[in-house]
Amino acid sequence: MGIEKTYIMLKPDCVKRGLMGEVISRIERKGYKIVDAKMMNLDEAILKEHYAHLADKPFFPEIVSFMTSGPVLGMIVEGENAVQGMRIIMGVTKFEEATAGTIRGDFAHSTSENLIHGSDSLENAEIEIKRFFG
Ligand code: YYY
Ligand code: MG
Repeated sequence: MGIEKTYIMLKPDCVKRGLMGEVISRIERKGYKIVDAKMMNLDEAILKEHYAHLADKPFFPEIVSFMTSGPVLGMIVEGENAVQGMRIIMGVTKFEEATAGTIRGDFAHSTSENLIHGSDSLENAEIEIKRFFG
């Protein structure tokens, strides 16, 4: 708890579907601050780092092709308990289990194309902010 910074990334499906405004609005209405943001085109090397925990999975090539299919919006989001709080408003990974009222629950119709990334721990938030914002 306390004021935390977390790494949030709006994935290519979110950008292509014109849902960035909707998602940013939810983040702001929750009371979090976007303290930095940039559009980026990711490459395979950074995805191998970012998704190292999934590199051995059969669906890893699909993740790479999806995440390199268009620009993403990387953001640093700050607020009280922001790491866990963002995971709650995002919804769970599997789209079919994501609760209505969450970002994934309301908008995702696929697990790979699930709109948004959010750091899963304070430790990973620090690593990911360094990875994408230097
Ligand atoms: O942190 P989160 O995004 O909720 O899930 P991770 O387990 O870190 O997986 C990252 C990313 O990989 C997920 O958002 C979609 C994709 N993925 C997938 O396509 N199929 C799975 N069975 C698990 C994850
Ligand atoms: Mg994750």
